[in-house]
Parts: sequence; C-alpha cells; structure tokens
Amino acid sequence: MKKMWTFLALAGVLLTGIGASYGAVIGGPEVYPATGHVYYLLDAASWTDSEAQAIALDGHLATINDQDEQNWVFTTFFSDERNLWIGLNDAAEEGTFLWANGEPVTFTNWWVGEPNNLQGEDYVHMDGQNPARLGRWNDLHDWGRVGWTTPYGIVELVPEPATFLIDIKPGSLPNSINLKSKGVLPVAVLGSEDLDVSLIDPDTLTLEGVAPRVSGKSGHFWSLEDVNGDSILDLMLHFDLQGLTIDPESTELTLEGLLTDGTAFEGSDSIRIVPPMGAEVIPEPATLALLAIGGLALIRQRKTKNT
Ligand SMILES: [Ca+2]
Ligand SMILES: [Ca+2]
Ligand SMILES: [Ca+2]
Ligand SMILES: [Ca+2]
Repeated sequence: MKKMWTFLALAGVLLTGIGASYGAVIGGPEVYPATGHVYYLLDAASWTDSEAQAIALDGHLATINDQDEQNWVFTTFFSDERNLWIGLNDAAEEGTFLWANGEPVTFTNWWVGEPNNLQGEDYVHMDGQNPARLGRWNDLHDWGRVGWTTPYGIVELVPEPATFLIDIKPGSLPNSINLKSKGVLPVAVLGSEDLDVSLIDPDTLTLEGVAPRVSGKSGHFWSLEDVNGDSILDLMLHFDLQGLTIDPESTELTLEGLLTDGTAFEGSDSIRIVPPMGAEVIPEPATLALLAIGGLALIRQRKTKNT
C-alpha cells in the first residue's frame, strides 16, 4: 500500500509541474480493478503531444486489451461528446497498427469501415461524438480533422507492485523442491499489521504465472488460517508441482496478485531444488571397472555353484 501512495504522490508532483502544457492531466487517477492499472484523462491535444505527456507520466496512451477494459475506460472517461485517444496507431508503417506501449494487438473495436486511412489517418480514438457508434474506434489525423473535435488522451500506467511476505512450505527451511515430485507445494501469504489477507482477491493469484490448484469438487483453492502462530490470519494456497515450470537453476519463486481494490502486489521466497543440478551420481571409470570385476566374480561364483 505504501508504495502505491508514494507512487500517487510522485504522480501528483509531476502533474503540477506540467499543468500548463497541452494535454495537461484533467482527470484521474482511476484504478481499473481487474488489473490494478492506473488511468488519467488528458486535456484535448494532438495524439503525439498526448503520448509525450503519457511518457512523461511514466506510461503510454492506453492499450485496450479486451472488451472489459474497453467498457471500463469508456464508461469512466467519456462525457459530453468527448473523443478519447488510445495508444493504437499505424504511424510507423501504413496499415500495421501497433500499441504505443509495444503490447501485441489482441483486441480491436473498429467502427464499420474503419480504419479507412482517409487522407492519411494514423491515430486511433474512441468515438464520443456519434451516438450510433459511441466507444467504437476510428483512425484520425494527429490533430483530429474537420468535423471531429480534438480527442482527449487516456493514459495507462502500470504501477510498481507492493511487496508482501510469502512463505513457501510454511514451517520448513530450506524450502526444498523436488522437480520430479507429483505433490503439491503449499504457499502462504503472511498477514501482518499492514496486510489484511482477506482483502486479497484469490482469483488473481499466480505463482510464476500459474494459478493455484483447485482442491476436490468444492472449487476452493485457498483458506484463511494462521500458519506462523502470530495470531494474524494468513492466506494458504496449494500449487501442483507438475503444473509449475520451475527453472532448475532458480533460487526463489514469486507469487503475484491483486487486492480487491486493484492494488497489485507480489512476494518472493527462497527455494532449493533437490537433488541439486549437476550433483547426480555418475560412476567414475574406476568404479565402473570395480563393478565389472565384481560382476565377473559373481558370475564365476554362480558357475562354481552350478558345477
Ligand atoms: Ca490495458
Ligand atoms: Ca493510416
Ligand atoms: Ca478514419
Ligand atoms: Ca499468521
């Protein structure tokens, strides 16, 4: 939480410093609960000025990853026929649309017949002017064009996650992991004065990108219990070891997730892979020779017995 506030305070300092320029921040911060990303609304300006402003804020014009984010952004920032700039553009190569933050294009919301590159349009906005196509996308010139009001930029920032304490294999140290084991790996998020674990959204939790295991038909994959005896509840999870892709060289694992208010957090704990890589027992040539001699002796012995 502390990091989040430091971040917002810093953003506040930045905002006052750039208030007079084009594309000044006029709205936000708003947090999108599904990802914890933070959004600002900029005053009407060209796409390139708006993107420069977004970069100064340590973000980019918004990348719309799916219909939910589309709906949330439009509902949050649209009003009064306001067109909204997003990060999509084909300025670098005509016809190849890219997000300003470099993410792959996985979702689009074009209005019928768009993008049409009319007289060389390269910058994309959500339509706020035409009642029939509110929120649908259109390519436009950098400063808009006749018939369009200049769009307002939507900035998207990915905040630094807060860090919480996690405990892999509570009660045991070192946290030995056998990569061949088909068992489960218990992981606890430790509650503290600063963290009420009931504020964690369990559906967002992943260990090295993998979701916790669902136990049985109950559909439950987490429980609240005090695993370290400090009288503060901890969040207990289990992961299928075989479902995790753990690098045999790795020395720690990281759990990531969101609080119910969208605040991102992460926590890491040390692990020790067993048996350690490179420590497998490979017989020395001398041992092999001895084994061979032993084997011969055995055969001879048997032969002797048989005769
Ligand atoms: Ca996004
Ligand atoms: Ca174009
Ligand atoms: Ca167009
Ligand atoms: Ca506890």
